[in-house]
Amino acid sequence: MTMTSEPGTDAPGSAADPRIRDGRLVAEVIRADFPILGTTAHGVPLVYLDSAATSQKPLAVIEALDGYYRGYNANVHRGIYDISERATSAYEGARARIAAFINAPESRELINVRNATEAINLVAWSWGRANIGEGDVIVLTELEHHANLVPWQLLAAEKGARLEFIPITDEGYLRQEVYAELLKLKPKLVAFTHVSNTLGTINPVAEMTAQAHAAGALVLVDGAQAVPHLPVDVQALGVDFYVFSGHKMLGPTGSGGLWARRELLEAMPPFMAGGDMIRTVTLRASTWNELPWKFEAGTPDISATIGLGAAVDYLTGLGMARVRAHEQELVAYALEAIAEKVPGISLYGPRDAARRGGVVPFNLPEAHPHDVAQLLDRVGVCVRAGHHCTMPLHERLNLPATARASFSVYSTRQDVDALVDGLRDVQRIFRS
Ligand code: C6P
Repeated sequence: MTMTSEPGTDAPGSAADPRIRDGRLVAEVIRADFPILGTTAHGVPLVYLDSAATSQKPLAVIEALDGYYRGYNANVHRGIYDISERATSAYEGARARIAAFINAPESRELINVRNATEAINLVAWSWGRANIGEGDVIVLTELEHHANLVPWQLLAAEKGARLEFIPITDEGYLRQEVYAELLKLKPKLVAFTHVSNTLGTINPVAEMTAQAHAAGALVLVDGAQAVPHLPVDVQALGVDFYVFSGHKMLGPTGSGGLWARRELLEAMPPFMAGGDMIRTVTLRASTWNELPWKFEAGTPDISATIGLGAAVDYLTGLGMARVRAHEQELVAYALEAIAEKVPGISLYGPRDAARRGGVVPFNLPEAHPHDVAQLLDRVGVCVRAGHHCTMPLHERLNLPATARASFSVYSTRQDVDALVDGLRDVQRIFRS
């Protein structure tokens, strides 16, 4: 099936939408679609600044889950009765819209998985075990989330392969001159994050992919922090594998995607085995179902995928170019406001808001990030503190931990102001 919609373009008729004014998102209006944002924590209004960990969910997604369980809960691809056929059609319809959202050429190339972690493990186990051998080189980067490190460590240990790493500059950019040198080792695979969850760095995926291909390597991109925040077009990027998590892009937990080129998926052996992924089974041997079901063993997370379809519709309605513009503006505002009003604070990551996603990592000189996060929680402000599943990156930066604020479509300047006020309170407490 060929997809025709263009990712990142704005839904027709959206000009009349109150959530969009003068071509920009009106986060104050968008917030009304997210029931949790009207609640309180410790008796004060919730200020949710942890969207990189997981995003909040709009009513449209909550209602899609509710609609499935109330109206047509049944297994997919099995029943020949009405509600099962409706479940199958909603599940497969969601797949088609998720595939279109990243401009996949065909929806059968989109494997529904539980999250980005599962998608990377699928590639490492299936493609990796069939294609990586002793002495082969896999190039990763110092920016990676553990999900894009540990599966390759396991593979390398099993196969006797070698991992090499693109180092970063102090600001958090990949050192492209070292990458060029590493490509001379003729790696089999280059795997890197599109947007860093810790520093926010947006990597030049298309350029790095073209270089990898010229050197004979395949490319896997971890899009967990990109698909929720900017237009992603896997065809324009030219990558071979692209992974993402639904729960970070307004969708339910238990939803996510692996996109890969069809030839690769067809050549890869199954990852998990059981029902639905087979065509024929005898007592001693089996043959495999066609794509995408060859990689979807057992009953899938039907409601989560249907919910992710609703999330994709919601984001498409806003327009991903607008989502990106909104978050870029908010990051620029946050970097300036925090630096100006919170004396002594350390901010990390690229200084250029155009080259970073919606995350703002920081440390106060007087307090451990865990204490900062705990004190901010008392005034309703949710930020994450710790190593954010990037221990090697923190080691490279010589930091035991950081605190991190992160944004989504519903984040506002008022949220940033609440963070700034909260940080000033933390300083007062520690200095008194
Ligand atoms: N980062 C964060 O707070 P899962 O857990 O599979 O949905 O996502 C894993 C993952 C992979 N890659 C990147 C770049 C990520 O940011 C994440 C998840 C969260 O930063 C939770 S650790």
